Amino acid sequence: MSSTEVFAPDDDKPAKKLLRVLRGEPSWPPPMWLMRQAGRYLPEFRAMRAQADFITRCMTPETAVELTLQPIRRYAMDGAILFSDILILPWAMGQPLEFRESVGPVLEPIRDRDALRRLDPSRVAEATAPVAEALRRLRAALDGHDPAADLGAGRPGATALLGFAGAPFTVACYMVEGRGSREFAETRTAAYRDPAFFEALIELLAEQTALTLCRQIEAGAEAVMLFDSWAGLLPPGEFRRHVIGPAAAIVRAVRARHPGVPVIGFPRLGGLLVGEYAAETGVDALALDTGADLEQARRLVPDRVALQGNLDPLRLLAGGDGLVAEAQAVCRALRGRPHVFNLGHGVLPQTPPEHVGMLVDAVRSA
Ligand code: 1CP
Repeated sequence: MSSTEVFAPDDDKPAKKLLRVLRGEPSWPPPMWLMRQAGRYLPEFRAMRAQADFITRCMTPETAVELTLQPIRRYAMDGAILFSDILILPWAMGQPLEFRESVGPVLEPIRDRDALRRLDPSRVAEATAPVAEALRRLRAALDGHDPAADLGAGRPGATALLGFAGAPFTVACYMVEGRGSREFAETRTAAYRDPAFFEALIELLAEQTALTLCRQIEAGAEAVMLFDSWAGLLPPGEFRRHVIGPAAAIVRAVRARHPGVPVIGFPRLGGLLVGEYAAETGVDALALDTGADLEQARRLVPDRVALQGNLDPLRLLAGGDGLVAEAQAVCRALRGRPHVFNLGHGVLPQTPPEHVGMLVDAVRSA
């Protein structure tokens, strides 16, 4: 173990472990949280699902707070990620959106400049005021200032609050396609046929995403993550134009207003281009997807950039000795680097909650 890895117990340190690592200090065992840690795999989440549709749940501070805290009570994660969605931004700009059972998000597609002009970015701050309120309440609850906050097994003051947004390309995929897809062929074809339209959309999203992240930070988020789930669909030239360029602009804008607040980038399925993404966007941390080779990632990504990831969500679903062994192998492979343990993509709805408990124990005893 190198001397940089030795820390006093959390209680003696004011800063939260997750934030220290995102700022570049290695820690052993690594701090952890899981993408989609609030979700259908939890019975207490399913119990609240019946009460209201998804957008209403996101836009009701009491509900968003409760759903964000559920996995913290159970597992005392080092990070709590706001319960919301990447598609709240297009919805807040006026694009009709619905989340349909067993279909997922359905939007009225935007495929040309006329449709794009009908969006109204001036509505976003007001439309998302409940998100800011949820973040304020969460921060108070997590830091233990709120006497009414019941964190159960959580550790007051130890859990960092994460905000997030979708990256422009991934949000554009849903806005243009109108729904989820494996290939987002309509979107990528539109980008080739009408580059002026697509670039205007990406530019609008980059600007609004930076503002969204700044508002989340001003409401209490201590770090933010930019999800580019479909980045890997693009050939290298388009990856540079629609993924790296906008992420760099967003990081610059966020940093100008909030220096010191870490930004995590997730260019999912970015393959060998993750090195260039990490070097050129200025992100503080790079989230690695399930397919990333950790030795290669260590070499490709500059040392100052923390790494997050990347256990296979199906490994978590399957459980057993393989889960413990593989989780500890991920930790060991990134030992000495600033590393935040996470999955390579979100927790799957069929995951037994006990497996998440096993995973937490495996990482904490790594
Ligand atoms: O109750 C329900 O069934 C709704 C399911 C659900 C949930 C729980 C959706 C619909 N979104 C969310 C929350 C969510 N989405 C979070 C909350 C915090 C957490 O991680 O615990 C986050 C960070 C997201 C981000 C998100 N939404 C992404 C990026 C990450 C990823 O998974 O790749 C994407 C692509 C979405 C779009 C979306 N929202 C919901 C669904 C089912 C989808 C995927 C649609 C598809 O392409 O099939």
